[in-house]
Amino acid sequence: MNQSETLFKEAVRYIPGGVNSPVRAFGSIGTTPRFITKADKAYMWDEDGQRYIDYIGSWGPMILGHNHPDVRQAVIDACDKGLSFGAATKAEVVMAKLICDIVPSIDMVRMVNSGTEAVMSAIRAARGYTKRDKIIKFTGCYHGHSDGLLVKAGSGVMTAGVPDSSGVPSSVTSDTLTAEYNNPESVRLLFDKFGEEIAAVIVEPVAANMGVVLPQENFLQELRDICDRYGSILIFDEVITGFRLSLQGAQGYFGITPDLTTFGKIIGAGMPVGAYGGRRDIMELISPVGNVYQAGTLSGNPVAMAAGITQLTLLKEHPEFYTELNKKSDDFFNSIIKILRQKNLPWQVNHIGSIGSLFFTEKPVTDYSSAKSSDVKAYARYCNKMISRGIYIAPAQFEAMFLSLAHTSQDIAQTLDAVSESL
Ligand code: HOZ
Repeated sequence: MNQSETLFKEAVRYIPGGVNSPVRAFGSIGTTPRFITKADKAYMWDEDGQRYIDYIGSWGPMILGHNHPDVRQAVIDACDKGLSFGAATKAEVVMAKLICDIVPSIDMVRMVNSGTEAVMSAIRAARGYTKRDKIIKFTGCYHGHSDGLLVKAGSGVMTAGVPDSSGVPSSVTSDTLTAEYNNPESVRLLFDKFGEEIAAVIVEPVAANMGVVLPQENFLQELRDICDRYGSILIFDEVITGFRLSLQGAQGYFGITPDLTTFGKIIGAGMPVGAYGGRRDIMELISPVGNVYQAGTLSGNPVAMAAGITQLTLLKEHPEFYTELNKKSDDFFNSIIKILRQKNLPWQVNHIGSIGSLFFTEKPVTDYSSAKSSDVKAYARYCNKMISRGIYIAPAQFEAMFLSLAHTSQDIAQTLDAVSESL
């Protein structure tokens, strides 16, 4: 038994499933998780000393690569001054200004501690503003694990095949309506029926929690238009796409302006952070200015702010990072497509910017049901082969691969060899 297996055996005695987040239990690929000891640049090492080229990047935030020296130094400097104050700091002002400067749709922003918290709070703000209760989400989109959003959700919920979590009162989800991703007609039908009651439409502008699924032409614009027509709030959940697809996230990439935006770990460079922000008239309803309550001792934590400010500043000052990263990623995913063609395999690769997914299905993947048509057993075999070859990809089909600026051409070449052999 290796170190990871020994640790996992012990972990399951004390932690449900041996992990603190379901997907990382490796359950859907039928093996045991690798226990990670350290990460640097594009690599992670496990307890047995095995090195992996990492395509998770802590599920997105490591856009500069792991353990970036500037981010690390900023964290060390912040730690020297204390870990948490539960009081206002200059760093919070710097961070808020930075986000508002970078993202034109954001007039004001509130820091929280995770993407889950950001979404939960943005929905509350939208409901407070519109004085309506219903929201629309899309089947297969994942917006964290708050009660009202665990309805036909993606990510681990989809992998586990339990579209609705146990323990969530039906009274809490009765105002959550679901439409189909890339299907504006399904949204129109809900608005026809409930239009004046719909507070918000929340969407991952690029769905990345049923694997990566791109928005079809006009889909996001249709959402913008219908929200305008009915006075509903359009919320972009940019936990995955924010500061990644472009400096201005998916909204910058596609040129669509949401009313509210949610961010997650990327704005903390991997530290536990989230934020929500948007139109001033909505954000001014947040307590203590208005009567939409939301609070938290760790919100705007000084160590997390230091890490996030450093990463966002670097990204802001180096627009060429995006050109480089997106070109590298395009080449990478296109090479996988080429390998599939050479091997006469009909599988699908969806990709945009520096995220992408390989689906084991012949159907183009455009929504939840086509994503679900992927052969998850084939993914499991492929994934285990990749991991045993030292390439760490998501241990579940319905997640994304993330590239970073730290992936070298040699890393990519090694990965493509592994892809070819594993396929
Ligand atoms: N469900 C998360 C990705 N969409 C994974 C979280 C984790 O295991 O860290």
